[in-house]
Amino acid sequence: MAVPTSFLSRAAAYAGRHLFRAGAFGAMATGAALGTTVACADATERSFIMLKPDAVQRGLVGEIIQRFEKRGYKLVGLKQVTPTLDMAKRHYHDLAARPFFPALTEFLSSGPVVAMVWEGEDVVKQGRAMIGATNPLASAPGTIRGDLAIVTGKNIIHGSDSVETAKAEIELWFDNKELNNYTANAATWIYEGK
Ligand code: DAT
Ligand code: MG
Repeated sequence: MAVPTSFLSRAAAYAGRHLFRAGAFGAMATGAALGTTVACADATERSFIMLKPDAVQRGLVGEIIQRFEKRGYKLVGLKQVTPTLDMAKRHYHDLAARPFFPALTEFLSSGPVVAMVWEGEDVVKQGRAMIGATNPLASAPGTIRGDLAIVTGKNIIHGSDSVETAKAEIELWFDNKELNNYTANAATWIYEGK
């Protein structure tokens, strides 16, 4: 379906004024043209990121946190916890039928992990991109797994794979009172129009 140029230019001017990212606007325009609903940029999006026992044992906690900080994301929840086997099973419930499930859940509950909630625009998808592929050997250099890990069973980090999953995982791992709502002054220098 064709979208009138006048609509697009008015929409582009609106987007410019309201400082949507070009990518988000493109998706919105496409969504409008296709008659579908596409979410707008949301700087309050949250992802559940967990540094697994291998990351803690290898002293990679600071390195990985720094990557999210440097990117511009905001830390709103952080704790170290040794998960019970039951907690590990609940976290990976969608993989319960897979043959590696027992080893995976035993591994996750074998020692302390660092559970975190990071906030910012597109953080779920960007977090996954920063993490890399499930198999570190298939992860590009520059990604966390591509730089810091070698095998799938010791791939050091978990990141939510969708906004919906993130909500469920944050609820599983954190009480509401453990999450911090605050204004990060750096946001002025990271986002437009803040
Ligand atoms: P990801 O962690 O990239 O989201 P996933 O959700 O498919 O990947 O799997 C969760 C974890 O399970 C993954 O980080 C490591 C482990 N895993 C996945 N596939 C596996 C496999 N084929 N063999 C062994 N472990 C696997
Ligand atoms: Mg996953």
